Amino acid sequence: MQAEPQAFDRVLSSMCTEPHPVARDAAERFLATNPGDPGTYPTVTALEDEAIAMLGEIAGLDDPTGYVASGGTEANLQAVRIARERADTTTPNVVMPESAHFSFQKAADVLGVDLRIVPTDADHRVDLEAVRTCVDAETALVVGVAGTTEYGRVDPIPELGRVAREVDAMLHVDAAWGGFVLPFTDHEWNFSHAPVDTMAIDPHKMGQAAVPAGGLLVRSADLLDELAVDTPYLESTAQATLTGTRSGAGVASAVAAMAELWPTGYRTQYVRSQNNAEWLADALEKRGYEVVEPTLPLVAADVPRSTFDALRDRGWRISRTGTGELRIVCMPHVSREMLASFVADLDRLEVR
Ligand code: 0PR
Repeated sequence: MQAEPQAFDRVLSSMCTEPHPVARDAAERFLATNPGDPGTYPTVTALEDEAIAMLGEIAGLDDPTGYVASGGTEANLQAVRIARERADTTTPNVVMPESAHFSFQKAADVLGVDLRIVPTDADHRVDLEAVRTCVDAETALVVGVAGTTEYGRVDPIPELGRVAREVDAMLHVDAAWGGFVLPFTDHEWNFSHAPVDTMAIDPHKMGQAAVPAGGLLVRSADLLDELAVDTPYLESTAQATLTGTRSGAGVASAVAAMAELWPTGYRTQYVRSQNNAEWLADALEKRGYEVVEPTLPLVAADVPRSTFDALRDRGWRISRTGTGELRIVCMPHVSREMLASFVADLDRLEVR
């Protein structure tokens, strides 16, 4: 069996990255373990507690509760589920920006909640006024994104918290991608900045852990209880996770990566990625493309479809936003040399 060809050397579209060597080792050692069965696999269960403690520290949450999920999709779905259980209505709605990840669409489908999508402003952040007019007594959850999938934008989380509280709704922050870079910025995005109830924060994205390692954090343990079902024949009595059998490899690699990199290694990586994004934005601007300035390490630019296709034909793994802009995510495996070689290819195409 062959590995994915060329590994990561032309991948500019992914929100996952090469796992850190310590994360890869840890994943291998725990391949056959299942944190879904704490009675049988106590070691990986203890590691999961460590993972949640570290994620809590990163996200400004004292006394953190949560679990290592399969990814952002599961964490987002579970957050919607908690809010639905808490809501004082049989017809709950969820209010979120159009920039929110499509996993909320899945969550709404599965959970039977009404999704109310509000527009973003000229800078691709949620339009607060639109949120204010959209929420009502049946709003169970307001969603803010801290690091959007398409433009890397951070919604005004404290303001969203105020709007949510006014209608007795919960606030969920999707920091699945942004959570491991935001601590090194001035953005107000976490539990210490706002009345955040739940958060998605994924070690398998900017956290450099192996897939699958997502994170669901909740402000207090009673919120996780909303998800718990009885587990009669296991030694443990209840399970709050969505999946039953889970990846011990994901848990162990998340702990290994965070123990190795938090905070210094992640800070260094953030600075490198952000500098790369700014360098690329600058290079594209100089060539006359319209660029969405990178507030986090993600660059979008208005490159014609034909150029985009030609770059893909040359082997570049690139993707487009919903409105057709080229989108490049400066993940840890994306080096300056890689970006320079990408821009050189772009120049070669443009002279023809
Ligand atoms: N929330 C945000 C803000 C995300 O960007 C993503 C995924 C999710 C939630 C869902 O996370 P999981 O995919 O872990 O469930 N964003 C990328 C996307 O869907 C994920 C991705 C990863 C895409 C690797 C490509 C790729 O090669 O576009």
